[in-house]
Amino acid sequence: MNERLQSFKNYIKNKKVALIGMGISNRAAVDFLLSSGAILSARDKNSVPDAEMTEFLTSRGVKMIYGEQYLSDITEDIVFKSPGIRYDIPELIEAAQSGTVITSEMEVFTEICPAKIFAVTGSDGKTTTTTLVSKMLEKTAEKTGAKVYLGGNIGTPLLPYVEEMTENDFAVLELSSFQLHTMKTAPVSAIVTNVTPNHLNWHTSMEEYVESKKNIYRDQTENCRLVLNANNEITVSMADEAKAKVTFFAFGHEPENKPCCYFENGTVWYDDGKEKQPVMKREDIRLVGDHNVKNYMAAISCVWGYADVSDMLDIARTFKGVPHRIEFIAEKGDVKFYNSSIDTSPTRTLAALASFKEKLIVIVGGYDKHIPIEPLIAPLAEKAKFVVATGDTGLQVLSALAAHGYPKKDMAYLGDFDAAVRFAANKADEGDTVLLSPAAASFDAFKNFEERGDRFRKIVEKLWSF
Ligand code: UMA
Repeated sequence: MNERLQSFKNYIKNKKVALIGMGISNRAAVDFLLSSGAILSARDKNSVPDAEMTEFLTSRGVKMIYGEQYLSDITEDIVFKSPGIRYDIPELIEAAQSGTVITSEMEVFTEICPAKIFAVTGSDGKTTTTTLVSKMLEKTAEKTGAKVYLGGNIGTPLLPYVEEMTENDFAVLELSSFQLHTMKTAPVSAIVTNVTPNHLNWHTSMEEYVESKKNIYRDQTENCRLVLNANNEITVSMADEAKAKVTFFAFGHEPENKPCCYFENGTVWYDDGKEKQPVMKREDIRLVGDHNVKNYMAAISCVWGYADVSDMLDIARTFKGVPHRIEFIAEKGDVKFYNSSIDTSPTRTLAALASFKEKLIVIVGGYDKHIPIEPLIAPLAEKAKFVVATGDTGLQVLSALAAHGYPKKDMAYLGDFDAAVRFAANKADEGDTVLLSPAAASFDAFKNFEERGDRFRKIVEKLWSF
């Protein structure tokens, strides 16, 4: 066991830990913390946990503090806060003043992780870039026996795996500005894909958002690498304060600073300062769109020297995109279909809606986890040209939309998922985009979100020009 992990375990033993916000991150921390001897309480603003969570927590003897009073009397020694909760809400400030340590699953993970950390942040392209980094490293690691762990904001907390990781392994992390907000980390190689205004309802200002992103490199040393986008003003300015060696990637021109990666005349080049070499051609990259060429350049720069160029090329020729996450499925009769079945909460659907410039035909609804849908309604009303609702939560969404003033003629409810997808396809005119983004879990009709996304794909593939 690595020293940092051992000393964390010694430290946490018999400590009282409050898990605030019982989402993916904190749920994943439960067994690790219990096996380290911590005494847990689970706190969440929801009035009651769902049956599955109740069973999970009660069977482990975890105290539950749910509902309006979930933030009262925080006397625990340590707080693990969910990424979506700010560290400076009054209750956490008060707890910190009385000596409670405020941390998070991701912060603890990066502190005790023995594997080499490769981390990606940015306003756009994080998930695809993180996936590319992990795929490229994986191909090469297969030859050495090293393991690659992919997680973070992408949806898989890695704390449960920390005990099996070794120094030869790689931990590839997608980090959001929420996770980075108070984080101290020094990834071996880090990327800031780009920074544009985002999450300004959560951050107090654009400046705070940018400062948060900077935590991905602030504690790096000169032995680390920082990959920055030469086409984005904010990321360009980050180079001045970076301690790590900077690699720029650029679309359409060759940056002066070396090393660099750039796309010119249909080819992605890498220049390490001594020689320039072609890495892949545009037509080698299976993903559509210039933004994906940028994602490739960021990933190539990040793993250069750690992954073989032949493996990078192999990934380019075979990788079809991240399944179920704003995944492009097909274009039928000039209508584009995207599967974002992974959007099991209103927050995720909000992020999916924000990824599109155009108005959308949106398919929403699924299993009712009793998450408030209100935050979704105004952005959905603005972004959707038609809403097709299905599943247990579908009717709630439609009545909230109607109360908001969204035209009734632009919405429909179909109880059956397959019928809902076909209806959405029929509603589409040439040039439209249909997005499956349920804002709800899938358990009302499917085993999991993957099964729901696969079903969507099958139905879309069977549609023919209309
Ligand atoms: N909760 C409270 N009080 C609050 C806010 C939330 O009690 O003030 C409770 C909710 O009732 C819920 C739980 O906390 O039960 C869920 O919290 P969460 O969604 O904040 O946290 P997780 O489920 O752990 O998910 C988080 C990330 N969510 C956010 O940052 C909002 C997930 O990113 C991430 O995949 C996961 O950790 C694993 O690391 C999602 C996201 O939307 C996809 N991220 C944003 C983005 O990508 O734009 C940043």
